[in-house]
Amino acid sequence: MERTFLAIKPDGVQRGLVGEIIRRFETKGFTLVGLKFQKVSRELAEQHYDVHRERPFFPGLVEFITSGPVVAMVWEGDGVIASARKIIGATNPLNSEPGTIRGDFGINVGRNLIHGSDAPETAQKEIALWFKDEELVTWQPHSTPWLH
Ligand code: FUP
Repeated sequence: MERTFLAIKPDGVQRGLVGEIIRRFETKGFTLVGLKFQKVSRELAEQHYDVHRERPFFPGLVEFITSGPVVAMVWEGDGVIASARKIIGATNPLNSEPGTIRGDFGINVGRNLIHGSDAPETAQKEIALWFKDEELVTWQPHSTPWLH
């Protein structure tokens, strides 16, 4: 079953949007399989954003993601990687459609509330970077077929 890595960034936590953001993935029908609340070390932040290492916004990005606690999560379901990206919205919240998380709650590209893996390879890499195998729960809330 497909899995993706999502992280509610320090601005989402600070603004009290944790419940609202999680609700959107729950009510869509995806399954939560991993969840933790943590301050991010500089080392983890730099590894997570390694592809952006040479970009001018990299130092600010690392500064921001390490500035306060984040909610790191793994979600599971058919098509969850692409679907979560749709639910999250475009990178710059000013371009995100209303109805998306960034479109509804954000203004600034540097404060865009949530991260979501962009492809199967990155999802696999990010899940392994943030979670140990034993921190992920395999369960089947959808075994009653009429729920969805
Ligand atoms: P996304 O996959 O939508 O999170 O976006 P990217 O991987 O392209 O960018 C990662 C993070 O870098 C964004 F969440 C915000 C930050 N960023 C900037 O601060 N400025 C930019 O011009 C582009 C990205």
